[in-house]
Amino acid sequence: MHIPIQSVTPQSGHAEICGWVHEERDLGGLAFFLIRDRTGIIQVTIPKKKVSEEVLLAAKKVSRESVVRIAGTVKAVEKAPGGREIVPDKFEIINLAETPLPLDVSEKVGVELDTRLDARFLDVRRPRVAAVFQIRSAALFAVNEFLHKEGFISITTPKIVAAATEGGTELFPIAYFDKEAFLNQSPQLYKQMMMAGGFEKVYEIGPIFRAEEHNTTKHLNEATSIDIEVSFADHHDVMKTLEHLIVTTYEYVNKTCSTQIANLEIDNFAVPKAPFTRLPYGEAIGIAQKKSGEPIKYGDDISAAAEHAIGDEMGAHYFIVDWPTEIRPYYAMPYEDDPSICKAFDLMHPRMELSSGAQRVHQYDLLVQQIKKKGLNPESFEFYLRPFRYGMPPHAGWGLGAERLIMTMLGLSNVREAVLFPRDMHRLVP
Ligand code: AMO
Repeated sequence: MHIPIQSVTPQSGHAEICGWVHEERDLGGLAFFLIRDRTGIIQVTIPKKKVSEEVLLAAKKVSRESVVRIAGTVKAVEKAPGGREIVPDKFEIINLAETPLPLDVSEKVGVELDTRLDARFLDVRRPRVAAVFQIRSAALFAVNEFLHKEGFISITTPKIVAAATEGGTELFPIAYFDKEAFLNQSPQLYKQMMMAGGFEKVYEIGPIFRAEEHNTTKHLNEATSIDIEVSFADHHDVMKTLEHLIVTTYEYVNKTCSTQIANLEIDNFAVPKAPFTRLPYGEAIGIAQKKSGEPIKYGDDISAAAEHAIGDEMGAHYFIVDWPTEIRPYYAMPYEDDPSICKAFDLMHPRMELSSGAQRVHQYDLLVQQIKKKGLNPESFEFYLRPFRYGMPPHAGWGLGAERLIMTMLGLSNVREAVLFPRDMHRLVP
């Protein structure tokens, strides 16, 4: 039986490993291989005069990134990775890799992101790329665990839908028998309906689809959203849950992923400190006016340049609160004493927006009025509006982009690096 490379020690005696040929070097009388599996790398040394003919033949034939099974005596060698090496008595080529490789897995040569994404299966063999996805897995585990502990029920809502959630322009239409249908932009309407269902605390981690024609480093056409909705809660309550979740997730990654953090060469993995500053929208605009170098006025959306200027000033995670009602979706609750602003918020990392949320309108008449004000037709929202007539509790929630969370946590330069197979305007395969 083979064992993980990580558990081979100078004391192992005899060991069998399986993995990929990471590097090969021939020094005449000696040949060296580095063999890699998901747990680590080990040196295999072949003193040509002392090994069997079969071992010699296989070592000669094998190419980089081939899959091999190797067994032999483990020896302590100070200079080798992990302080040990294997001298093989068995060297089996399980599957020979073609040459040349589409990209260099040993990370000696820089590779363009497009080339990497075209050969993603090879790209993720690189330890620093694998580290991103191991951390993503750990982070999402921490999110699930946190929400379970907080008493949330995990739900799965449809991704094929009949209506827009976030406004009509960013929808992917799909062929659905004889009906008009779309890929869902957000579980928004469904998670709210489950508040009428009496679930009180729900969450979903799932895909969202946005037909945005943006070609930027932070937009995807298929993203993963972490969504929550909570009954008898206001925007303050769910902002607290959100900052607590962010801190807990960073702490979990910091505690359990030290190897991956080292692989990514992150020297100073900083866990954010709660509470995050609550910055009123009006003040955020004031900062942008002074620092962004772009014209911006109260009532405008926050542009990328404004986002950067405000982020530089804040220097840590922060919330933008008290947005003008006019620029937020119909479901955001206006303040009773000043309906021109609403109980909506964005969670910001200094580099970009991570999450949007709000206390929601739970009164049927007000909701219909707000839908109309946005120029939308309440009739196309009948399935959503109906629950509001039969006992809808007050509620609040948010949606947090999983890729942006990982991107900002690890300092990645492009959101595509946080997705295995990103979908963007130019990328549908693989
Ligand atoms: P919003 O549209 O702001 O809000 O989306 C919430 C979060 O999802 C992520 N996100 C994206 N990430 C990458 N590429 C995209 N194209 C993309 N679009 C969104 C962002 C964003 O902050 N229904 C509300 C949430 C709520 O109020 O509960 C919503 O969808 O990180």
